[in-house]
Amino acid sequence: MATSYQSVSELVVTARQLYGQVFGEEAPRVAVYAPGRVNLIGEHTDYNQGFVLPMALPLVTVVVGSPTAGQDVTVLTAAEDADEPRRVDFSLPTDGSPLSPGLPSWANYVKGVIQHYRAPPVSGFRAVIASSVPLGGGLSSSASLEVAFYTFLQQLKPDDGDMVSKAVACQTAEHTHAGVPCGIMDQFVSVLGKEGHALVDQATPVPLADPRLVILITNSNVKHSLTGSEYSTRRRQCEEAASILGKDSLRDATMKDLEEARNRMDDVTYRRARHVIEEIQRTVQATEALKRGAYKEFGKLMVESHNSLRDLYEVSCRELDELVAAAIKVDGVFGSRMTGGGFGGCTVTLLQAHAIDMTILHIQVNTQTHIHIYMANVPNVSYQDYHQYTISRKEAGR
Ligand code: GAF
Repeated sequence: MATSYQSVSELVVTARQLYGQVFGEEAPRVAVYAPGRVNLIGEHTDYNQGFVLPMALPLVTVVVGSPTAGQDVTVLTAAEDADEPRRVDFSLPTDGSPLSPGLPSWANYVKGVIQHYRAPPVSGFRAVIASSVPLGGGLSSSASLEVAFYTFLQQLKPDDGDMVSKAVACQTAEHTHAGVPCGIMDQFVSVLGKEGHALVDQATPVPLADPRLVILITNSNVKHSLTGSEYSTRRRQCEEAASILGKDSLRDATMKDLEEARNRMDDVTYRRARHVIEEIQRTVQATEALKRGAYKEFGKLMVESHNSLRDLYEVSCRELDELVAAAIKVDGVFGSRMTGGGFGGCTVTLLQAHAIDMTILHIQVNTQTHIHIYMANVPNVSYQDYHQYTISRKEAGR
């Protein structure tokens, strides 16, 4: 089965068309993009200072636009969402007051990034967003929008170009303007993802470009939202567990520490902490397995990770469980798990390339959900010089 997402160039065309229709003027001067991600293992570990193993995807968010004179900003999104207007207009404060979040909610990512951009003041612009990252699909649609927008601002007025602070600024934007106390994984991999690699411990690339492998991403179409209380509740429970254990974070805790302190915490706090401590260990083992090409071992750890997210961390849902259960029955599948924050979104499955058709068929026949499937054949997009897809003046028709 072929991939079913729009390429970067197609998204740029979509965004430029909308720009032309709305502003009826010359083509936008800048076009940038940033990728979404899939996390292979290491879930809900990042805000516990633990390990993660995400990879950047060919699903991306594109921003095109041009600067304007003055302080006025207009941003449009090509994304279909009947609940929210697709256009937002606002003025950049000139008196140093903060740019407050409001409606539409998608614009809060833009406002947050402007607020935390490291080369203020930002001046006015018009921009259009187009994305192939499914919204609420657990593949980092938010982080890819933040990072793409940050890159857009860099094109209008360069900052000092430090990639790590760029990721941190985007994470801060999500905290202050979207109200999600997320970890740093998504913004990091969107900024630093490298072709044919997964990233462990936030920044060390691990080669993952075996042509015999396929990474299959299956969307349950249950839209998740991390802006509700569940994500922040999990984070708070982890902090409470670390504090009972007398540690700065759960990364510093062992299962022995946890068992010794078991009678000093309630059962829920114990189960949350156990997931995190064991998931950090699993991620270390899985990374070593990946380096050795021990895919069976990797797959087994993926399934253990899913079960732990389902039973101990309680962030899975019936549809995700069904997708995983269906996938792992197929010959040639190494492992499968939910990916991202949970409460809906996608599963990720590691399998032998020859088993792809059978796996997709089996999942479709055996799950009640109508699913969208994306296939990431690992080394298919270059992220070496990603982000900047600058349209030359000639191409822009000027
Ligand atoms: C979301 C968050 F944004 C990440 O920081 C991470 O915590 C993830 O959920 C769970 O692993 O994507």
